[in-house]
Amino acid sequence: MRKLVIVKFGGSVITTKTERKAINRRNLDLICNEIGIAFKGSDKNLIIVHGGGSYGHPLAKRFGFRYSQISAKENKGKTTTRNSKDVLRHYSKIKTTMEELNRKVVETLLLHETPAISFHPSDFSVAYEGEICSMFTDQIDLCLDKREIPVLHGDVVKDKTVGTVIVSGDQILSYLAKKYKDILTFVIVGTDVDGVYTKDPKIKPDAARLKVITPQLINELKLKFTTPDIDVTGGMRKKVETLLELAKDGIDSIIIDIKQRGILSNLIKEGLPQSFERGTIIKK
Ligand code: IP8
Repeated sequence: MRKLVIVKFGGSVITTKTERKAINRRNLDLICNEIGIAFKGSDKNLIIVHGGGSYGHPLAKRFGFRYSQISAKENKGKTTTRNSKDVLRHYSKIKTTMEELNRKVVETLLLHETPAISFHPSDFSVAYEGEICSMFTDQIDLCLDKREIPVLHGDVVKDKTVGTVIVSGDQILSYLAKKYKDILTFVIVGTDVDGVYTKDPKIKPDAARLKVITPQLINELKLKFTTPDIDVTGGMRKKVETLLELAKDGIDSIIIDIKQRGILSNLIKEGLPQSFERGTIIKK
């Protein structure tokens, strides 16, 4: 089977977080163009995962889905304190809104001549205590056989313990990375900052970029990651934790500023270098 690269980009890059349901057209076009260039210039398979940005997060927050992974454990056994009609309405509203965003991503990828296909995780995934416990991936397998590009996203998912939860794009990425470990070369995580910094680089000029993070290094450093208030699934800290878990499993990843032209396409085509002058590599 062809080698696979999984690319995840944050909703904060492809949407404008300050406005409800607003696409950042420049960034979405740039990313899809990069993917188009890489797809034509290599023979690798791709899976794309994107986040919720101003489509998913404001709704999830308004409907009380904030930090659902954590509260899933606390609320185990209780179905929900909310009225079940409201729960269903909120679930459906978030689901259809995320489908709208996903459609825009897929349409833009198609414009850049890539064989992109939409996959909504809520339709074929089940969670347990806020984590995905099963995902029906046979259709994704068939896509990869034909070198088509499945495009998934953070979503609402039915949970066996608490009814419904939000699963982030990073959780989906993590599930798929483990599932396709045998053919996976590495994972690219696109954000709006150039990797992981010791402090928030947007407000602290003395913030230093970490070129490589390993599980040992993270234990030695007391890093301060900031989480934007609107992000219900937990910001950079959670991202690094997820990627460190993958690293322990032998899966390398890189966090990059995906808005920078040329970086994404080169990484997909050339593979992950030993050291890289941009971003942060996470490995064992
Ligand atoms: O932006 C969350 O995905 P994320 C998706 O990857 C929803 O955390 C529905 C808020």
